[in-house]
Amino acid sequence: MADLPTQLALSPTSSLKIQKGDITKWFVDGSSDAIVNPANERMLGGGGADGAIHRAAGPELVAACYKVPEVRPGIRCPTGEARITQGFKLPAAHVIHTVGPIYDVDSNPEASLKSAYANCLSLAKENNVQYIAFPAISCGVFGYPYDEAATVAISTVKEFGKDLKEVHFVLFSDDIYNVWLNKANELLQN
Ligand code: AR6
Repeated sequence: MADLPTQLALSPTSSLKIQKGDITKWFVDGSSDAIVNPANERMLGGGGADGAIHRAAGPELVAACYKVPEVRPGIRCPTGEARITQGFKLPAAHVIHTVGPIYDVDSNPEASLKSAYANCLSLAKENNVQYIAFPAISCGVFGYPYDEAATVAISTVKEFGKDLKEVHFVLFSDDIYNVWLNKANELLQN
């Protein structure tokens, strides 16, 4: 049985929910919901959450990703940007693919991570998505320190998430979950 999410207000009509779990299982209504995929610039699958999302969505997801136009050879989604596809076999209706920074390589990882979160929220709004679930973008293979990533994630959602009904974080491990919870309590108290 999954833990109940912790809920904090972003505005009178919008809330932030933080929970432990597997993002591939997450959904609210299967029509106005989206999960965020922490992808790479090729946008054709990979390891970590990206691999799990592609396995759960089935092969139609990679086929839909191939149809996203390349902006440069081999690059469908530059770092900090976002692209949307259907969710196919996933319980959520949409997948918003974004690319966080590789912490040790990016010249301004904080700006790139902020841009990734902000562009996902803006693409969600454009597509009438009311419920969105984020993993801890860049906190796996891409090596972003958890505490710094949580500051960027929560503050960007606080700034740009108010037009959605619910913004969720679905976090895979106890340590990241605890960092996120502490940071949300710190940044969202009044
Ligand atoms: N549900 C929720 N969170 C998950 C899941 C899941 N099913 N699986 C892993 N995580 P990562 P990145 C957590 O490495 O750092 C891929 O190869 C994981 O524990 O998935 O942005 C892509 O193709 C970690 O906390 O993403 C890219 O090449 C968080 O999700 C590269 O990895 C993000 O870890 C992207 O690296």
